[in-house]
Amino acid sequence: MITYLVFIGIALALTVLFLLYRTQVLLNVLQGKLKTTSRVDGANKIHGILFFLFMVLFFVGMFVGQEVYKKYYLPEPASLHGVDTDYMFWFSMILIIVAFIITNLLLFTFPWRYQYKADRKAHFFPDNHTIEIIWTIVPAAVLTVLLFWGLKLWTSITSPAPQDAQVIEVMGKQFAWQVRYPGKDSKLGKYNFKRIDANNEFGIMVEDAHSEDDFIPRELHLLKGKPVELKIRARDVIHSVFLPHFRVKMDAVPGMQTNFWFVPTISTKEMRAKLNKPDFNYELACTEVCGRGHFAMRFLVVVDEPQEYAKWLAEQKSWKSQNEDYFAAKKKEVSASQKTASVENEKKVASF
Ligand SMILES: [Cu+2]
Repeated sequence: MITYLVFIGIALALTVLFLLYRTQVLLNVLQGKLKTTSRVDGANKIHGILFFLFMVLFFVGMFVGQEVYKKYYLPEPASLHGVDTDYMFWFSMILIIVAFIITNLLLFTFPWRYQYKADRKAHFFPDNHTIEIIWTIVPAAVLTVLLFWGLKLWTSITSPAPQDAQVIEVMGKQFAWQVRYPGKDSKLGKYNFKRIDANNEFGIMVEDAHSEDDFIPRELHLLKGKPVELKIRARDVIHSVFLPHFRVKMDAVPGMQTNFWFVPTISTKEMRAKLNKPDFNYELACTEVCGRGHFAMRFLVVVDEPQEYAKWLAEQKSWKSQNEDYFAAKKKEVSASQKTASVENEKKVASF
């Protein structure tokens, strides 16, 4: 309460001071002490100069900042389509920067260049159809080109994956990524969310023969030059698969599968050498603020040369082999429940 009263008191005091000042000015005018013939005072010139100075400082700051923070930019794209998306990104960026510089040059130099002068009269300029047509058609044409270019690019990126693509399932949950490889048969076993439990994070259906050789590694290994198709899903809330170095981003949505395929082109080793950072690693991050542990959703990604990849593949053990007891018990349970279901069905049929 006291704070409010203090605020009101200050506001009233300021109002009184302002009114006193106005009265004094008016008094001066009445007494002829203040020349009213001049429509502007020296502040006009100062403002003009300040506008200009601000522009110079701003542009210098912009380019210096860009040089200083360049080191935080993403390195060159490590995927085939990434080269095209980057090209389009930088093309649009340069267009935007040029337009930005031209408009701001005009905006900030005009108050300085055309500041008030007693002997200069403003030019009355109601409209000009030619100029309006130009500044409508040129941006519209540029935007149309960018739009169709982008659409064409997106269609090619999201086209169906090639037949020989390595299929990998990526599943997001609060708060970790898990990946599943299809094993030697190149086919992922079916899953059902009802089967999810402490042992079976993916809800793998044990009765599907394809699930027997599926393996669940702790790192995402990709083979350089081989197309990879990610089959993406989420267990709880929306997550988002983000592989910044490969320019890949796709939401992981509960109850629905999304896909993204790409071709990694630079192995982890090569990227380390290029960046001169021996501890560099590709990563899979989550770009959907999915809860308290969102920050922890980092998964290591390794792009291997063929020999390293073959070696890594050979080391992987199937999920089944690591959970033999669970697998066997679950399989029994499932076949028992299938039997009772079929008996009940027969009963139903018989009762008709
Ligand atoms: Cu997430």
